[in-house]
Amino acid sequence: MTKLLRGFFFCAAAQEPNYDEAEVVSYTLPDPLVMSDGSPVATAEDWTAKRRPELLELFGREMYGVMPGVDRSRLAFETLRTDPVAFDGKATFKEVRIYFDAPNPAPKLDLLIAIPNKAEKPVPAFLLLNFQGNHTTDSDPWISISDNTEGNHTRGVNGEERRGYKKDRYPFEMIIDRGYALATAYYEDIDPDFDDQRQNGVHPLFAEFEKNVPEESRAATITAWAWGLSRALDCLETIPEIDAARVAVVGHSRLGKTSLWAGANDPRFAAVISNDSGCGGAALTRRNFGETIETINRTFPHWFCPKYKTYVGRTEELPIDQHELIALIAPRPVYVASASEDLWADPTGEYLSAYNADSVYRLLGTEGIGGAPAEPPEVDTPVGAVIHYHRRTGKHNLSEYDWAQYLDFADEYLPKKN
Ligand code: GTR
Repeated sequence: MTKLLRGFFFCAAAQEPNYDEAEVVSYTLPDPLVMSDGSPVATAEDWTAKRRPELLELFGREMYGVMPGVDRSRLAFETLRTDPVAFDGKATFKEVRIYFDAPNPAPKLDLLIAIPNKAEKPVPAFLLLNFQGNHTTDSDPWISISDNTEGNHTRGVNGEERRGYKKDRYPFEMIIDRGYALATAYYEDIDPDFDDQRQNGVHPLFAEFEKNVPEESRAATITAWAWGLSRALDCLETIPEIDAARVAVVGHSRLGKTSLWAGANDPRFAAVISNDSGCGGAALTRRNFGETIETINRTFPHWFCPKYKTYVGRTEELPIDQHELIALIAPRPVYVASASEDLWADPTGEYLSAYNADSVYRLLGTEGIGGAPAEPPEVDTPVGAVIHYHRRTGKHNLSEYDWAQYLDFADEYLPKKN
């Protein structure tokens, strides 16, 4: 970040979060079906050839940092271990290591994959990053303990004592029983979650691609995580039991922001699920409800590129808003979910994003949000079609209720097997 930008950003006055709907100032959303030069996007062809690339570029340049390419000659995958009788014989566990800079041993990502044994192969899959290491996602003693000691979430607390500690968020058996694989990896293996001025994780690998990208628009950490998700998909493409054309990328909270950005950039993701992703994810930035562009950039400056910080205090000048991030996933299925007590993430703003992406989905010939109204639905009442939404009762979390909806959604909207 340049000194000038830093100064501007840190001088911005800190404000109390607004949780009052009556205090949301009126705003005008940019129209996803109008080009930056004011010309209309009238056809699916206009969208695909002109507006989609324009919006993708804007989100990269102004917010997350431009998505780097990949040097495939430096990627390598190694199956480390296999357990054919996981979950009492219901599934096969694989641990596969992704080397991002082969033959160098680091950086790397260890993917834990559970594949249902009985289901007809290849199977569709959910891919999601986890917050504390693969061994925290289930109590099975077979799972290797993440050896990452650099991460924000794992420093000093990453041993046996954390095995299975977050298993409620990763209901392997529920997913396997429905015939899906679940692949997960520790997000800080891709890029540790703290501000180190882009020195650690995969950032050094981007140097060549970023030679012509201005510093203020270079890949921030959410982009690094999303880039890592695409490499995980590269890896899944090499596993014969997995149908890589039917992979739904899922993420909770900061990783929900990441799943949306990954899905926007990588059309190979067949569906995208964003759970309680909030500000910088599904929630509309212009509502300034709960977490805002100002607070998020103060607490997590590394998540977004320096250019984004220049919009603190002038959100109305942003050339984009988050409904257009969802539109970038069109026509593929997208699920946005909120929790009723998670006001920090602005459930109404999350719904309105999903709702306002509808015009693009319909232009591309889908049912979009299926005629659901502009008013957010009641709690625990999923609405929509290829764009789906629910607001679960309860707190900020990825719960069994959420997964039950995602499984039904995947059954209905993931492409059918060839
Ligand atoms: C919060 C942050 C949110 C969300 C959340 C999480 O502290 O303000 O934007 O990302 O963390 O990832 O758990």
